[in-house]
Amino acid sequence: MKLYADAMACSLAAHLALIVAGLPFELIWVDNKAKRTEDGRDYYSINPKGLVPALELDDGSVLTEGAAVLQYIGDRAPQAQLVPPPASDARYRLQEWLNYIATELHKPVFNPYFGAHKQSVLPPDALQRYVLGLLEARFDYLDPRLRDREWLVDERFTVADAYLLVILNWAQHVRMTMSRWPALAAYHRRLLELPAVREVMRRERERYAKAA
Ligand SMILES: N[C@@H](CCC(=O)N[C@@H](CS)C(=O)NCC(=O)O)C(=O)O
Repeated sequence: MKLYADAMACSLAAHLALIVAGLPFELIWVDNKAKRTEDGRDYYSINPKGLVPALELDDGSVLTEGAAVLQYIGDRAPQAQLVPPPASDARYRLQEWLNYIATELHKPVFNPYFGAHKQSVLPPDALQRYVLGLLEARFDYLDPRLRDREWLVDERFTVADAYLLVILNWAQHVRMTMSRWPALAAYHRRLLELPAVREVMRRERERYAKAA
C-alpha cells in the first residue's frame, strides 16, 4: 500500500493507523499547495480531488476519503483492533464518530483556516475568532463524553481517536486554550503519550519542518 499524505494534515490519522496496524506501506509526501508528490508527479493524476489522504491499494486502485481509508486499514489488520468488527454495534458507533469529526469538526472548522482559499474568506483576526468560536461549541459537546472514558469507542484506541488527534493538534496550532475542557485536554495528552503517536508525530514534524 502507498499512503499519500501531507505533514500534520488529516492524513496523519491514516499514517498513524498504518503504523499501529503493523502493515507494510510506503509513504509518499504530497506538496498540497503545489499539488505535486515528492517524486514529482501531478497529485491530481493520483487523486483528482486534490486532497489527502489517498491510499493506493496493492492492485493499483486508489481509495480516498479519510473515513473510508481509516476503516480499510483497520479491516486489513484485525489483530490491531483499530476498528470494531463489521456490522457490530460498536462499528456503527465508530462510523458515527468518524462522520462527526469529518463533517462537524474537520471541514467546517478548519477548512477556512487551512484550505486553499483561506485568504479570501476572512481577514486573519476574524478567521481566528471564527475557528475558535466553532471549536468552543464542539469541545463543549466532546468534553463530557470523555470524562469517564479513555477512548471514543469500546474502551480501546481506534481510528476515531486517530482522527480526533488531528483535530486536537490543530486546536493547539490555532492556540486554543484548553482549560475549559479538562477531559479533552487529558485525552489529548493520553494520545500523545502512545508510542505509535510519538513516532508518527516525530515523522510528521520532521517532514513539516523540512517542507516549511
Ligand atoms: N473529504 C476529504 C477531505 C480531506 C481534506 O480536507 N484534506 C485536506 C488536508 S487535511 C487537503 O488535502 N486539503 C488540500 C486543499 O484544500 O487543497 C476526506 O475526508 O478525506
